[in-house]
Amino acid sequence: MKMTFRWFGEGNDPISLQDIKQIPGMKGIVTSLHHTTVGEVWKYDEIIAVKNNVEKHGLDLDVIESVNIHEDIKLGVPSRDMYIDNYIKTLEQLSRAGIKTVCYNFMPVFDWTRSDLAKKLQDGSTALSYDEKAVLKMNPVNMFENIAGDKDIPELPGWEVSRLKDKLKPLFEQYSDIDNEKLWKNLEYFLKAVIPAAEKLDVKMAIHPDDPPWNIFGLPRIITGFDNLNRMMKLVDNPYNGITLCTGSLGANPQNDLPAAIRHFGKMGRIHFAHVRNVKHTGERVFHEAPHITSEGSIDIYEVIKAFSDISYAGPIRPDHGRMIWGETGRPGYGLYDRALGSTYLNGLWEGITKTKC
Ligand SMILES: [Mn+2]
Repeated sequence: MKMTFRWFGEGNDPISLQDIKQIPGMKGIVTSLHHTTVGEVWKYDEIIAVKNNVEKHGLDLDVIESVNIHEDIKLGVPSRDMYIDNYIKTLEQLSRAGIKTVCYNFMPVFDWTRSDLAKKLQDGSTALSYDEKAVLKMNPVNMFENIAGDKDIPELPGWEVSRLKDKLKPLFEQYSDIDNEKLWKNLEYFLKAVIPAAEKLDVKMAIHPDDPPWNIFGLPRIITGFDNLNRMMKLVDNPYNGITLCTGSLGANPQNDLPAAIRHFGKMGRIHFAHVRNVKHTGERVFHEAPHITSEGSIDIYEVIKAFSDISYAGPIRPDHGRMIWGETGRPGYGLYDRALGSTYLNGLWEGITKTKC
């Protein structure tokens, strides 16, 4: 495996590339062109500028997370063809720049959802948390304000709050007749157009599981577990149609057997990217994000890394969300310190497991 770190770009992330390079064992960067609007074609010069900057700091630009999917594609309205064309054109530019892995998700309207962005844990650190009862009490149209509360929180990755703000109400109306099966159809349409192009361009597509992996606010969610991941891969049976194995998102549902999923999809050659973090379940659909180490959460991270070792996983992996510790402030889930601790722990597990293998 190759350790990587998510970074939100120059001027957009309080963490510098030099800070990231100083984390022991750190090899690569996962980023996006965060100033672009969803649906537009990315410019080659802008991609190359980011790549050159990352490489100047002794790191590789391994993965784009994400090239977001326009809502019209998820809704299956006629303008989706134009947005799919644009998507393929963006993949062409990424391929030309030598970037060969793209993470994306197919969640309607919202990216990940939480009820609190800074839940105080017993040790004084804060973490993102989810309590279904609290989430369902919120009006989704005001969800950002609800979960941010009075905290001074910058824009959330994947949410595009400013773009969505005035559009949430009409979007919810548009989704009112899209159930899970219709969303499957729209995903199939997208994959049938994009995967053959991705194969030609040698760009691996890695869908991220829904977070949390169940329907909320009446919006459909379909990338939720083992059977659905299998179904997604069969829609277009091509190695370029793969997944981002995220232990945090899938692990929010304790029914998901993560080591079994890693072995199964890994042997198929379909895991193109991995996010590893721990979650602590404290009730039915109640959890908070925990330190990466097994003893602090509900997921056995040793077994997760052992499964990656069993499939000889050579792809990029990154510590997913971390807590805020040691007084750090910044983007919820994406501070420097706890993710740095997470990455060294994951590297340590990997070294221990692979060196003791017979
Ligand atoms: Mn993830």
